[in-house]
Amino acid sequence: MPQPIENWAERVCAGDVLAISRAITAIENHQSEAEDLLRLIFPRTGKAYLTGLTGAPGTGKSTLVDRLATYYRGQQEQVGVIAVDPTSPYSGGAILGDRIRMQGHAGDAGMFIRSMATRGFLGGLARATAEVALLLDAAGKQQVLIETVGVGQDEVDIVRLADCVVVMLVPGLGDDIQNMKAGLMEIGDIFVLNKSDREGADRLEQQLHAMLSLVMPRDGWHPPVVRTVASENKGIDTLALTIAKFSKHFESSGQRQRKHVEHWKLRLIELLESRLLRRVLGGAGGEARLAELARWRFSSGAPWARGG
Ligand SMILES: Nc1nc2c(ncn2[C@@H]2O[C@H](COP(=O)(O)OP(=O)(O)OP(=O)(O)O)[C@@H](O)[C@H]2O)c(=O)[nH]1
Ligand SMILES: [Mg+2]
Repeated sequence: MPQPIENWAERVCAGDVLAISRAITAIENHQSEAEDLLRLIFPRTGKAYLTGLTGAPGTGKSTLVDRLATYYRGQQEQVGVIAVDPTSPYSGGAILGDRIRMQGHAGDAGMFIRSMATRGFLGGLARATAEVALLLDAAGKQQVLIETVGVGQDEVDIVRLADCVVVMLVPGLGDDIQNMKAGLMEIGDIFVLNKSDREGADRLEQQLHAMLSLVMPRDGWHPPVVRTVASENKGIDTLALTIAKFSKHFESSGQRQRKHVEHWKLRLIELLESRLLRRVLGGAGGEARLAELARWRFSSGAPWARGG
């Protein structure tokens, strides 16, 4: 017998791992209960601090997230981790890799880790990630860390929903800065130079500072560069303190609130879009209807064939 949705929401808010996992699956599969559940838990959200970490594949994001999570646990804070991998299907290597790297937290009730498979999201990956972040927020996770590879617009949208965006770079990927997406450069609140044990770290840092000097500071915040060796747990405390400093800076300037309003505007548009999509394409005959609409192209009745 299915549990009443109120009971489910209560269990999510109590931090019940099974209830949270089931809720994430419901979000991923666009089950209708997910929306009801989110409505119920929504009043309990707004306390978590969301940090998005992004960077090219293999820059050490998972390793760093793992160390940062350990740091926060040491501060008695509850932690939620969402690893978004846009390239891997469910059985992908990266997901397995994340599991293995984060195994050290197994059995820690103050920590929740979930990899999100991201194939075929109707209505946007960023939206699903935002909803999972809400769940973890309601479940009492004070620090929510979101890892995603900074390759496409979807991923940029994901980190955009975070309160603080950490962009990771490593030396030795050729002319890193030149290859970096301009979009990532603009959204970075903090830049992490990981694998700084490697050759070329100094040069990369100089390049980064030169580049950042061209970026206009936002509300008096100049994005700092933090050097880390995630695999050796070096620089993690400095990074955590820098994130805290950033959080404090923007709490007072009102920028966080503005960002949230912007975010919810986008979310509302997405919600409307996906409702419309479901209405037009959902159910039996959706596929046929889509084909029919597409065939309009060849008839003079199509709106765009009438010249305006
Ligand atoms: N030398 C060195 N190696 C590191 C450092 N941090 C991580 N690594 C190693 O780099 C490799 C990739 O690390 P991951 O944490 O999986 O990187 P990722 O960015 O999460 O990778 P994807 O999720 O696949 O994009 C692993 O073998 C790590 O042990 C570091 O600071 N120095
Ligand atoms: Mg990873």
